[in-house]
Amino acid sequence: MINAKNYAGIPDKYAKLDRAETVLISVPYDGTSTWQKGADKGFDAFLAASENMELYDIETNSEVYKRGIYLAEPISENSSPDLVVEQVHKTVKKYIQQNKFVTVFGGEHSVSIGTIRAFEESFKNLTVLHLDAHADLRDEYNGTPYNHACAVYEASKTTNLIQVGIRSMDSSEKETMNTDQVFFAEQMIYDDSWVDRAIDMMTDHVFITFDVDVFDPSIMPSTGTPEPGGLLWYETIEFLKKVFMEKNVVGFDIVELCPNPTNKAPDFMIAKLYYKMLSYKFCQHDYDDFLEIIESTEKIKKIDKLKGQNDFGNEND
Ligand SMILES: [Mn+2]
Repeated sequence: MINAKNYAGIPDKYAKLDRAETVLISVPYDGTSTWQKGADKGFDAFLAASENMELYDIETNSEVYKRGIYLAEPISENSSPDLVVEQVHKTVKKYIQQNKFVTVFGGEHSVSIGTIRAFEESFKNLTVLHLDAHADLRDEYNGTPYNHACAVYEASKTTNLIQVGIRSMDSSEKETMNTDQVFFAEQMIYDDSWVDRAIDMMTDHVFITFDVDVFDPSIMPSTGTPEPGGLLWYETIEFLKKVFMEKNVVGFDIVELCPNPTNKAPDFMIAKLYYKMLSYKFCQHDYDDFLEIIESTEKIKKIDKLKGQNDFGNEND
């Protein structure tokens, strides 16, 4: 099956696999979620919102879709959590081996297990940056190690795991958790030195797994298990921007968008988040240009202001 649609409605010439630098794989799987269901609908809501989004990014002065974004065939396997993990692992690895920048959209968080395994096998000394309200460090849950509550257990054993925004966990997870590399939400709120401290802990290659419930429920109510006290938009993208600028982000996934048909703002926020992350990934050069533009605009503004004062003076002459 081939996707009839392109990502964000971009022209066909930017959507073909051979010239696309980015591959987007959807895994609309919701088999292990325990409370509110609906993460299987996340990708369609994300895609619909993306189609209605402006594709010029002001901040980076870039149109990253021109680097090409290929929408891969969705992973429809849903017969069991372990088969989903296996299928995701195989598919992600295939595109990494084609030198693509691989991005995955869930589905619930268990889909990250296969994704992270593929990246860990492909990049030496991988850091996994995990943004989430939940620690997700259980070694098994409801009889399987491939439950969403176990999303980064394997990563905690095989990669340099850094956890950000955590504010909910089970006491049994303390055993696995390396608290030196965890940034709890309530500490982050009083002290923003966490940004640089987290980046200092990262190795060169970084994979980002982004559970949308890391955001505060006031801006992200559309998720299965919302937790109070989360991150807001600008602090999140400022942090991500720094990570993209200072490290080699090798791929990322976004999971747990559980859309609400009567409130589409969260879907748009996640559409924008995905596009921002791609813009940061590919804009290094454009970003410098952007800073120059800002600087010269400031200069022009100052000159205009001085000129304006002169003109005013002349009128009075
Ligand atoms: Mn979570």
